[in-house]
Amino acid sequence: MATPSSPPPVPAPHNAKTESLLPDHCGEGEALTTDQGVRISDNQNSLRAGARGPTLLEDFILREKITHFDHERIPERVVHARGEGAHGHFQVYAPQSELSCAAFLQDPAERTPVFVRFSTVAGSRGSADTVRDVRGFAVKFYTREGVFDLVGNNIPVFFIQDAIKFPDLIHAVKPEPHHEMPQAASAHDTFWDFVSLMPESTHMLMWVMSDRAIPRSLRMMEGFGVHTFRLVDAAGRARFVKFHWKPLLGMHALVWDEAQAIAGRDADFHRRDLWEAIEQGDFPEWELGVQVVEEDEAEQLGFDLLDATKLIPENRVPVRRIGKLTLDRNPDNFFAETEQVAFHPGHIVPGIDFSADPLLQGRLFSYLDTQLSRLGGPNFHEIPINRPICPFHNNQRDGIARHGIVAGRVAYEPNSLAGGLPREVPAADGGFVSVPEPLASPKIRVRSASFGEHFAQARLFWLSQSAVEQDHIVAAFSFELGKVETVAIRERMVATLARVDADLAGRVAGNLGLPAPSGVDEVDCPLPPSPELSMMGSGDGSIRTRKIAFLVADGVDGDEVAALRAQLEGAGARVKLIAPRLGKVTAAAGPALPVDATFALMPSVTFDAVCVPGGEASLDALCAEGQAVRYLREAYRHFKTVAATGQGLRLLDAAGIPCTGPAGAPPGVVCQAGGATLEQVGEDFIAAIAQHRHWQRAELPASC
Ligand code: HDE
Repeated sequence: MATPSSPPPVPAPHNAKTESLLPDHCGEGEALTTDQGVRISDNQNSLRAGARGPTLLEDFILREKITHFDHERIPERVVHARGEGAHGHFQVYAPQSELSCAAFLQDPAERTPVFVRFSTVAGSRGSADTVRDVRGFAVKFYTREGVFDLVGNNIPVFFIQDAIKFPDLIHAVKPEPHHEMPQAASAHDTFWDFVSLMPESTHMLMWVMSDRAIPRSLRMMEGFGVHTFRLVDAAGRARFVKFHWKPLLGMHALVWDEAQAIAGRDADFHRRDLWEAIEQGDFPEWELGVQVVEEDEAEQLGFDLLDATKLIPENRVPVRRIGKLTLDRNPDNFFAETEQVAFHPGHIVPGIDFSADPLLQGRLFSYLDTQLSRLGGPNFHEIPINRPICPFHNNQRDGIARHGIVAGRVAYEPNSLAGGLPREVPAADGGFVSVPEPLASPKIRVRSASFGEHFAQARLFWLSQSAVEQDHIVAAFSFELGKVETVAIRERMVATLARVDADLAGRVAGNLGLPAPSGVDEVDCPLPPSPELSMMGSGDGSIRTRKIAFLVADGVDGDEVAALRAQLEGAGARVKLIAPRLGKVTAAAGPALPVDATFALMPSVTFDAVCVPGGEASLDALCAEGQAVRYLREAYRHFKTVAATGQGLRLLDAAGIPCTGPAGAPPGVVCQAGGATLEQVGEDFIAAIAQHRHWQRAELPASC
């Protein structure tokens, strides 16, 4: 009887054989060999005709090494090329059988392994992490009933309604084809030309121009399935669902000036942050949320659930949190895992199904297709990171990079020669069955009239933002459109914004030197503002995993450093000592302290808060150091908490940051004054950092 196909695990007998053949002094994995296992005696010199003669074609070791090197690159993803991944697990809080029969949603004791890849959309593989862009949030669940991929973004809506417009959108946002500029940026003519002609993109533009598009950390952003999917119970009853990921650390963003500076100073900022958090045991966590809508109630929402440019406000349908995702292991090899992972919205399991969202329907084709050129053929499911953890058997055979060695003569169904195996599985035993959806319509190319309204939810988003967030949206539109050279495009876009909000359009127009649009009516938004659309006040109020820089030099008060550090780290923060030079700084008393980085190596933009502990000599050195003053001013300008204890106040003074005096300290400036104990200062510091940014702060005077 033929054995049904299933890729073999890593072949243990081969390893055993290799080991037994190794010389006594070589353990497994120690001998350098060719890809064929031949041990290499000289990895420094190619085979030559004499010490100074030409290299011989016969050198199979050289040729194999160079040939492999020549082919190390595979095509980068056409979108979402830059990304970073992590392993983890998902656990449901309580059985969800009422909603879905998916096996991974039933048992709270069951940990389903996951691999997650975050990404930016527009940039190349080597582009910077902190650019203004949508972030991909793709989760691969290795369930015992097959792989389920939730391939989402950190923004709940999308630019377009129909997949047929996706190549146009991406061609518009990518670097312009004649000169390949700008990299990883939407701030150029072709993008704004396209979107200003596509009113359906207006809602998404509001999100992309908000601080959602410049997250502080991948660990501090939401995720969304975007499209409407279906959950299906064991009896086959289906309900519409929107998927959400809610970060337990809350949502936080960079400020635009900071994001741009980080792109130059640490282009790997988000990647490093994710990697380090996992290495340090600060495992990122998100709760899986669902918004469930009965199919016969969908029409009452007032918009079409199949339209990916619309969301369901959370104050209309609350998000039920049903489980938790934890990322707890970094990949061993970036290429093998993060680069070769292949997500596909069409990877679903029984208990989950699609809706007829025309954007989703197009994606169901695209993701399988793109792997054929990116990963070389139809066998990418056999690459370890893509393999299901459950057995898989079918009659698909051969093709480039086939790994499984399938025994037997039968590769067809029905068969009698292999006992009829592998055979279909009835729905009652876990076989996948699509939700039967009655369809009786003409074959037409037409956009449903229910997709026709484009501005009400853009206005809902605008009206749900705090004043500071609105300021940032105005600034982002002004920046991006300011980079657009064609005035007619700017004007067209401002006219579109006038449909969303007259104040928004007027302010952007003013910054662009254009007249405020007239004769355009704001859309009527029937929905009440939804607080969940704002990022303000999100999170649990803790300072877990926040990064704090201590500015120190020789003579620093070591006791203050130790006490403050213990207090902050006790609250879950991470402290680094930043000094003019690497090595150690001597303390006024006690042992010397190891320095983590210099001002240049870890600039203030890579921290959440800055502290200047006391120590007379340390402050003499820091005040004489222009870099230390600039460091503090920059942190202040980016609305971060700054603190000083003892003589540390001198550096605040040198930086022109008001601290003591009749007006008191500005918000987020914590000074040890008026006889406050170190512990009290530490508590105030923690409370201020927990607020993340202090937007009420006035600008610093230009010079001081
Ligand atoms: Fe994608 N998208 N996309 N997309 N997408 C890809 O697939 C595509 C869309 C998303 O980390 C590609 O394997 C089309 C929406 C993520 O590997 C490609 C359309 C959403 C990732 C592709 C969309 C996404 C991709 C490129 C319109 C949010 C990265 C490489 C119909 C719900 C996955 C690849 C990873 C990647 C096509 C729209 C999310 C070309 C045709 C909407 C997170 O197949």
